[in-house]
Amino acid sequence: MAFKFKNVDFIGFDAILSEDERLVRDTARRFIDDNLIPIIEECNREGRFPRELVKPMGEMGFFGANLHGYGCAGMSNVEYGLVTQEMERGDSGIRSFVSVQSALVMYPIYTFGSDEQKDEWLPAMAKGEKLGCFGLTEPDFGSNPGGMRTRARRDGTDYILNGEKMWITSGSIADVAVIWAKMEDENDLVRGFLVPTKTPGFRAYDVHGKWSLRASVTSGLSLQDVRLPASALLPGSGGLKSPLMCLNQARYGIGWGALGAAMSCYDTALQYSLMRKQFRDQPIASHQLVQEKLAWMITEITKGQLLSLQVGRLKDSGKVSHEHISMAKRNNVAIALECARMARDVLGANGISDDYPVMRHMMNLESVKTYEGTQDIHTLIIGQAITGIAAF
Ligand code: TGC
Ligand code: FAD
Repeated sequence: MAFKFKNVDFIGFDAILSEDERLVRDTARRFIDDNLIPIIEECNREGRFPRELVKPMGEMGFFGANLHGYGCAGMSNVEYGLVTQEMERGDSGIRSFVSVQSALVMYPIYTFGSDEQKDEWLPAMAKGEKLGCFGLTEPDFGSNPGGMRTRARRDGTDYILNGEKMWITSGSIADVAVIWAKMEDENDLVRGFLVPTKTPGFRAYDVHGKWSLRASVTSGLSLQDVRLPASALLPGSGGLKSPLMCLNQARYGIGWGALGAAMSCYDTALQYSLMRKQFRDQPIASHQLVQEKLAWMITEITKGQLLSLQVGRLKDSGKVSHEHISMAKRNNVAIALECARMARDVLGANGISDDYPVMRHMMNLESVKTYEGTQDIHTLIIGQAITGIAAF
């Protein structure tokens, strides 16, 4: 028996949002409550991505929401963050899909693409008519993508790509893959390519047996002598900095998104603890040890909201650094996972059942902790920023 979500706002956080920001948040919230919450447990059980929501999400302006033109909604970064919060309150897998489509595929096309590439892909991707994936990680290079083996070599005016990518969200449902490769003829400079997934030599196969992000598609990609015209190169890309710039966009959305998952867990635990009675017919919420858990959760969520909002305001004023984003991603995912574990505990045996969303969030957040830079990598990014010493 899942509970209807109640807003989580301990310190009047809503009052420091603008009217537009609240409107965007509430619109996304309604969409998730009406369309995702009723089906997400079934999707999670079946290991099914709810593809039927893609077009409606496009109509709502959720794809490339903070980009301008090309049919995109042109939201501020704070508004975009509040959308990802609501997505992940529903499920990390749905937020993941939106992050990849928006931050990891539309953003690089928008930032590094030619006018022809932008015209071809962005309007269709904004509507959800075309889907994308982002291939950076390889079987042997996760935290250290600079070691990648995927290579591009020139052949006349064409490029030939060879390599393997692993753990790629939306890989087998994508129409286009952004593939990062080292350029054999440019001293191994990392550059990005737009690879239509129908190109001969490109193959995507799904990863099965996942206990996490079950409502999201995760794939391996194989590229064997994939021949591409010169127009497939993202002309503005150059160096590892290019994919890392894309990661900043996605990590920023995850910082907010993790708060959504945490809010869902906290709200479930609070409502459950007020309803469930043990000892002298008292609600378990009356026990000090249960209150301690709830107080920890709401405190950490509140601190996380303020952190994400400040990082969003910095991003909107062009003053954000990637280390600020690392702090939001690292902190908010860590506290969300702890909220999920505490909420699971508060629900007792019911905590392990998919009658409630808590265990699903907990398992999803294990992936969120790892992808887009592990907890450890973000610790070292912050460490480098404050000491000036890279400890990778
Ligand atoms: P390093 O030498 O430090 O940096 C190379 C160049 O990049 C610059 N830079 C950045 N620029 C923009 N944004 C960032 N976040 C940047 N971090 C570094 C840096 O200044 C340098 O510039 P330049 O001009 O000197 O060339 O590179 P490194 O090889 O030592 O690696 C640094 C490290 C470890 C931090 C980086 O590789 C890293 O972040 N590793 C984690 C990998 C990762 O996050 N992978 C994610 C894959 S995608 C994914 O998981 C999608 S999940 C689905 C979803 O989003 O929901
Ligand atoms: P490793 O790098 O092998 O790390 C293993 C452990 O070692 C971690 O605890 C890590 O913190 C630690 N470690 C590594 N290096 C250091 C160090 N220098 N100091 C201290 N500790 C260290 N990638 C994409 O490109 N596109 C996608 O769409 C995508 N989607 C994903 C979806 C899912 C569900 C998952 C699980 C992953 C996805 N990834 C994707 C891959 C993800 O980005 C990587 O898993 C992540 O970067 C970590 O790499 P790894 O798994 O190889 O772990």
